Amino acid sequence: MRERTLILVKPEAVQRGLAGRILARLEARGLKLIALKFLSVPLPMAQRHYAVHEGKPFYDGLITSITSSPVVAVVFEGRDAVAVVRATVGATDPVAAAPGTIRGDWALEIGRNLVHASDSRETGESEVALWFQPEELVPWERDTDRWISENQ
Ligand code: IDP
Ligand code: MG
Repeated sequence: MRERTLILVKPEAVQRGLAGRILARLEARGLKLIALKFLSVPLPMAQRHYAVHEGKPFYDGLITSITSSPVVAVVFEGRDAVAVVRATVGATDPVAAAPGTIRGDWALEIGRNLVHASDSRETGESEVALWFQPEELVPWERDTDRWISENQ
């Protein structure tokens, strides 16, 4: 089913010069780019984004990390976009992430795992709304769609 998902290229990935290659993998998969911006994450935004993890032992480190340096925020759309992106990103702990995934190829530690990706259709919708104003989501016709999807 066609859906939208939020990806954050985290500070460690931007610092390591991996942003372009991370986004290239998702783009090459056939997902359609809908929105993109580069920003330093304000503390209240970080707290809202990671509210589900408040109280966990790693929460403070997570907030410190995501606000430490700029991120790239991206919305991709496509068939089962949430599941497709999660599979391409790999397991939360890079040690367990399969080779060929972004984390499995380029990361070693859970606190430096390069990417955030929405984990359900519902969080995809709420995270897209948290990170982007409606007018920042760009409607466009992609001429290659018929070569990527059978059903338009
Ligand atoms: P996800 O990013 O794969 O969806 P979540 O369980 O939602 O993983 O956790 C959010 C983020 O919190 C992870 O990407 C990781 O950076 C960090 N994190 C999760 N569990 C731990 C932990 O046990 N130690 C340190 N950091 C963690
Ligand atoms: Mg998560």
